[in-house]
Amino acid sequence: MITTIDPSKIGQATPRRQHKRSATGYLPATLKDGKEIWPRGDEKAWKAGIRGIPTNVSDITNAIVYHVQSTLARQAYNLDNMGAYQAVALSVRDDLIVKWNETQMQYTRKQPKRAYYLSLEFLMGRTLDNALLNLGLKQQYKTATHKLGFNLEDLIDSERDAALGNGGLGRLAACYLDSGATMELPLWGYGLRYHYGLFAQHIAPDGSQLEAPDPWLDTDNPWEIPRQDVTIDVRFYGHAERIGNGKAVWTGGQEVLAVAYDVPIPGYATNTVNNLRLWDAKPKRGFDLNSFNAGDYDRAIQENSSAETLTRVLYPNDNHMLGKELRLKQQAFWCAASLSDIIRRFKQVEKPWAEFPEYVSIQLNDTHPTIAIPELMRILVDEEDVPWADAWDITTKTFFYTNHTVLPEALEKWAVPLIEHVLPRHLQIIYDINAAFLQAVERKWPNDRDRLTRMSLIQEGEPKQVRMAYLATVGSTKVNGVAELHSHLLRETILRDFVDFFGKSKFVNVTNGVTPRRWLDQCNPGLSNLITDTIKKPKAVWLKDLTLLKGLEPFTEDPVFRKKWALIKHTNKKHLADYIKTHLGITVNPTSLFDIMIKRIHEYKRQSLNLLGVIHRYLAIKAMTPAERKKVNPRVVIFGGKAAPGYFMAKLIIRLIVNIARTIDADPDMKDILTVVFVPDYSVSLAEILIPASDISQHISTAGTEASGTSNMKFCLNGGLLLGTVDGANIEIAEEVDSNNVFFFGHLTDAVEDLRHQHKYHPIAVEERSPALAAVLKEIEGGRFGDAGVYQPFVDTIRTGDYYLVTDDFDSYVEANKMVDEAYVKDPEEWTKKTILTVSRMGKFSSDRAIMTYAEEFWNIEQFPIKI
Ligand code: NBG
Repeated sequence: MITTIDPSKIGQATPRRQHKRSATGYLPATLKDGKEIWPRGDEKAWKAGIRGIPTNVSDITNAIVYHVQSTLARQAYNLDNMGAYQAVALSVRDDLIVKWNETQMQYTRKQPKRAYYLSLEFLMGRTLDNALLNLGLKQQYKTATHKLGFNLEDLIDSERDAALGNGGLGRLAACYLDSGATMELPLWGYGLRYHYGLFAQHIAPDGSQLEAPDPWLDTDNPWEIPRQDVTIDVRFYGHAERIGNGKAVWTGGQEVLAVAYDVPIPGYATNTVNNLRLWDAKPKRGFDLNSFNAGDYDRAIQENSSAETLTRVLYPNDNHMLGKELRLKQQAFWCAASLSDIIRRFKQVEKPWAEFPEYVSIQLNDTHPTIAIPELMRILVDEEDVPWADAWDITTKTFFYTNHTVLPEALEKWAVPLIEHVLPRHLQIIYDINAAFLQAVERKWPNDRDRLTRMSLIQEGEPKQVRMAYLATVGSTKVNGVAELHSHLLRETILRDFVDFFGKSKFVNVTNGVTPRRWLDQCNPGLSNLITDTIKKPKAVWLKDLTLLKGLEPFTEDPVFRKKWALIKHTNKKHLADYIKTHLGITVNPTSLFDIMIKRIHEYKRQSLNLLGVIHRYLAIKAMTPAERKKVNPRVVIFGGKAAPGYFMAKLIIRLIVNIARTIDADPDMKDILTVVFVPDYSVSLAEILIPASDISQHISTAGTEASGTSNMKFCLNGGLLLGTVDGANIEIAEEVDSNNVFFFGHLTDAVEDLRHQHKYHPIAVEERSPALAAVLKEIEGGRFGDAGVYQPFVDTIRTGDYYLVTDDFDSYVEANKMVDEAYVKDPEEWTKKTILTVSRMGKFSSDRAIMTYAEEFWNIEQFPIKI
């Protein structure tokens, strides 16, 4: 076939989105009596060929062998673990697709209201184990793979993590999808298909972090279904011309194609398999014919690569905004494609636009998808001829905004000239929204110019900037924080004026949660089985109603039960010790107290406090006599986490931790008393090994800075206790499990501003504030952990300014650590009781509860069981 292109048409305006309908979403035609007509061919032949879900072992081995032979074109002779993993994964994928098809078909038939979770990050980790657990087929696949000469656990270990996220925000999105499907909600996720996930972390000989790319798609990804038939055109740049009535025409610029990749999201013990749709970018035309004609082949090819660059890489920043044009384009590309797709689906119900919010709710995961607000306005006003006021009403009823941080450096602001360049039409719309909004403010508080300046969506300055959190707030029905304290701070600080304007009821809290499937059953099967036996409820029941953990509480007093419980922790610690030995060559004793701090490296999270505390402990032990040392409670301190590649101080902190670890581990006096480990390349899969093995975990942010934290929940759910500040979700955990079972320390949020003021205007030397800390700093400055000059910038942040209040909290931190040691050594039985009580009271922190709150209180969607 010869395709002809008319060169005169190239570069001209084309309709912005043309969606070719995919096979999903078609409905059967019906006869007059309502009977469905088989769409094509011989119905019997079709039905005989349709696959079910094999559940007996021989059908499963057949399915696996089929994929080895046909899909992979391999044989029993040349199959390694990776190949066997691929074959098993493909077979499980087939199972998922059966339910996925059915789920999507039933949604299309019944048209329930749907919710969409827009997130630039989905930190999924591995899929095989989770899919098997959710399908209830793990045992069968274990036997089947064994029959074929493989060990399922090894195959599970061959899978590469899908690291399409930075930290808590992205992992939360993944937990919410799992819970959405488990709670049988019509909930889809929308994100980007980054070709490179979060960088891999290596440690250089000098101890500093090195970043390597993560080309996770280099090995075939069985968990996605490419849908080359679902494509959407997205425009950037060009020119927007107003044509009256709030409308405009947007032409020219660059057009890029969004292609859908669908990731099935199975619910646990349900038929629901929801969808996560990830967009990939492709050049609109094979090449730019204009350049090609001119003989400029290089430029033609360049155009291609620039489209594909869009989804090349995940920005590696956590809680920090970067004003790069490519990032803005990623956001706009993803929002435009997702909205277009959502609208296409809405059009199938053939209802007036005013009813859009009765069929669609969209949750904005942080401000990253805020551009969806002007984009929906653009579609309604410019393309669908909806009057501005009606369009605004529809838009504000559709969106809901979750804020995940109050840190100023993380709040998104985009330079006006940049938006004007990349998205000229959206800038006009933002200005129009702002004008109408400020007029309403003026009506409410006439002549209050300060207030107008404060509340404007546009921040004055050079350049002007669009305040995305304000735009998201103005454009949404509800705004929520992610833990009580955080939601309170939002209302009192950054959104205070907006609370005055819109009223309190718009600003609510939904405390985060985690999925107990991955974060208990999957990562800690020993504990999960003991719980099942003890509370006498099947997993399929209690893993969906985590409040049933309460049933453990009476067993706290049962010494036989406690023994079993403690043994499981010990086994998990041995497992981690094995990992550390094999991968890092460090020997750790599993009878020591395991103290773990794993999270992104950030000054506000204060790994600094932990590392300084470790040095303090080291110095204290060094000063002891051998007899005294024998009485010390042995501790293994484990750190893990990545620093953003451009974050100098965070990287310096890693370097210091690694070198402290080296110094201490090389010191024979510390043997079996104090071991420090930095686990490189922290990931979801590593968390699954680390979390079940902790006795204590640290969540020690400066009060008021950690919006929620979610690993704190995971640790407690696995019988580890918290050492923490009165911050984020730590507070609610303590409320639930009883503050006797949490080790709290440090100043409270209320004190923070005054302390900062003091540091800035009335500084007192560290030597005076905390002699213990001063002694520690002196060791670093004296070169005990390597070149002192290298670490001086870190020491300086504490000596001067001390924005994160390390000096203020150091002494109470050391005290809290003493209490941990005492509690652990003095009365191990009492410790075990604390851990049992903690687990039994963690029911609140399931992401099932959280997602149901969003469903009921925000989206107004209903549970929609899928019948098969
Ligand atoms: C993070 C917070 C965490 C919180 C997660 C999930 C951002 C912007 N925020 O405290 O720092 O647990 O979001 O809500 O990544």
